[in-house]
Amino acid sequence: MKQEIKELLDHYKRGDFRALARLITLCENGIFEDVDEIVEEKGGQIVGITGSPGAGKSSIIDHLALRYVERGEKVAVLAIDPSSPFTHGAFLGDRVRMRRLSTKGVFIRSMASRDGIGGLASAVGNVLRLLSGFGFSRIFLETVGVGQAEVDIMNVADTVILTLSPGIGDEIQLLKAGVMEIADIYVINKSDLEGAGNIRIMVETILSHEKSESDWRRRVVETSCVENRGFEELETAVNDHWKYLKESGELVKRQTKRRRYALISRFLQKIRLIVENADVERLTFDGLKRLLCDDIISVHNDKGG
Ligand SMILES: Nc1nc2c(ncn2[C@@H]2O[C@H](COP(=O)(O)OP(=O)(O)OP(=O)(O)O)[C@@H](O)[C@H]2O)c(=O)[nH]1
Ligand SMILES: [Mg+2]
Repeated sequence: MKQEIKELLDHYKRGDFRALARLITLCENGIFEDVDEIVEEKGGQIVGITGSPGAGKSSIIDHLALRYVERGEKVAVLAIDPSSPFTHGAFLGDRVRMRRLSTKGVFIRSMASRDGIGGLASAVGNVLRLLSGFGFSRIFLETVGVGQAEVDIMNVADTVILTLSPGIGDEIQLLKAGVMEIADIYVINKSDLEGAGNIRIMVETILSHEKSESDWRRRVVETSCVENRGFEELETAVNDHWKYLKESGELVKRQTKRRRYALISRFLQKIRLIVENADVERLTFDGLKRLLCDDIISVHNDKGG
């Protein structure tokens, strides 16, 4: 292991935010990769919040996380920034929206999803592990629910919240198959605006026709960030789901799923880097396998094995 990482880990173990931030950067750059072999999860709840752009995800995190902070919990927020030209600078907006949190000692970090296989950045598994190992009791993960990201969040979060709001086309989103299968809790945000009631009816109708595979009864919670309403109920839903996961044994399954996902995404990332740097006109599948073997042997030698 590099000396720098060793030293950072010492500080990290003593609770140093700056060391944590630096280690996350090393993860993102692919310099610190074997996090899962070095850092243990400490069992904080990973709460994934997804939804359309502008649905109010950051505002909800701001309200919800604050409640946990006020109870003395250690809280982190990880926002996956889609980093498309259209949303460029979106996180700056998040910073403003979550300013209350940063003044209360909440660790806030954004990550670009540009290297993502599927939706979430391939380093996200490692980063979540670093956050968990740091000892945060709640880790909020914000992702924009477009395309694959919706599916990916299920693979990394313990509890998934889907945020829906009136006025941004979510009524149409709801008609798409699959959107409704991902969440444990449905938040109808902007309930101060017209149209929220209709979304609620749609969600409840769809849920009543769907057979869930687990014993968890999916919750629907109405919130308004501008009127500061619904957050007690949302907190209760999040806590109840956490309790359910622990008592039913489902939590272990989710942790296993997360580990599997982290390994697969790391491996796919490796293959992707090899293919991107190869002369693809000539590269055969067997050739790719050979390149991968060469890579594995060189890593093995580097580690002195
Ligand atoms: N009326 C109303 N507006 C809200 C509510 N919650 C959030 N907003 C507004 O909706 C806009 C988007 O809120 P964000 O919290 O940034 O939404 P987001 O889902 O994080 O957005 P992206 O990260 O850009 O996808 C902001 O202008 C908020 O002030 C609410 O409950 N009611
Ligand atoms: Mg946001």
